[in-house]
Amino acid sequence: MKLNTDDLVYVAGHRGLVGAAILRRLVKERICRVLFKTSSELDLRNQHAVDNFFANNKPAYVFLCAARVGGIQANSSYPADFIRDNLQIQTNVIDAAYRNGVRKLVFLGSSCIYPKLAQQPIQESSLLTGPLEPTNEFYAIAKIAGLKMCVAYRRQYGFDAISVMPTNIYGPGDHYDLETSHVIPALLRKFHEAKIADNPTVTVWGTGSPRREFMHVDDLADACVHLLINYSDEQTINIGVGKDISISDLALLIQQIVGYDGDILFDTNKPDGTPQKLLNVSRLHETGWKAKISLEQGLREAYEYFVSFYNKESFK
Ligand code: GFB
Repeated sequence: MKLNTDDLVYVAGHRGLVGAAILRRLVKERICRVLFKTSSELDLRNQHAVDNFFANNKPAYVFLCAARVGGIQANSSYPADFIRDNLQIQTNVIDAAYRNGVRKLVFLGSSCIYPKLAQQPIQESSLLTGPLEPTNEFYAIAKIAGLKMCVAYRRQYGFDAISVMPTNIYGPGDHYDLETSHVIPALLRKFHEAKIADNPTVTVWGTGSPRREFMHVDDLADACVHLLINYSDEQTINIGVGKDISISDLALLIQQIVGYDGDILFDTNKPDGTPQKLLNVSRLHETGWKAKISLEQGLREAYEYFVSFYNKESFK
């Protein structure tokens, strides 16, 4: 398929990390018209409001990026919010999209919904082959339901809904709350604050040994637009860079980028989470797409963004 400049594309969750990057990408390239609403204008957990929104606006394409997301601690602390909000949002949007003639929908899953001990690098076919990582079980169950809903609507109604499985994402638009954020924004903030306050140590959660794969959100946005145009299959598709790094090496890299010369302490009372998350990206490469932003380059940009944001915002 091809996107036309008069096609209306709805980006659900345009204020989140991923939705904002997709919106930037679509606006910059001017390849279509875009539609977006803040959560106070449209509460996606409200079925009636979502039905009305689709009936009144009739978008042609949808990126479903809206979700309740958070790092390892937020997931463990708010399991009810994670399962309820995500089930409601995705059920309302996928169903309303189908019933209002949306031509194609892209649903965003996450690499953390694969089994905790999936064989690495993780293939798409390993979904539902083993127990989940307990720290994000409730988020994972909701997201798996969303993926399966796309398959079911494709099979029963012929609705062109695809699901994509991004690896851990970082970049401009991240959340920097130290309790609920993901590791990269947390470490950018911790090292920066330690540098300006001349603190002798920075604490990193866990043992430092877990391995994660990180992708810059602008690469993810580019992949999502590419897959909207070029991928149509009930099998989900991984989006990653094909390389991972240990949390201790990530901490050293961020320490160097920030220019902090104190020590790193590991707090082993905090959870490690899943030991490794690295996606097999052969299917993605077969579609003709590869990530372009290296981790070092992406972290430098993310740090620059963080500093300008930090200087403007009041942090608690
Ligand atoms: O980014 P993160 O919270 O997500 O943690 P997950 C990744 C690793 O970094 C874990 C360690 O081993 C953490 O213990 N880590 C070290 C830290 N220091 C910190 C810190 O200051 N803050 C945080 N947050 N971590 C999430 C899932 O798992 O992955 C979500 O819980 C989501 O559902 C996300 O899908 C992509 O990779 O462990």
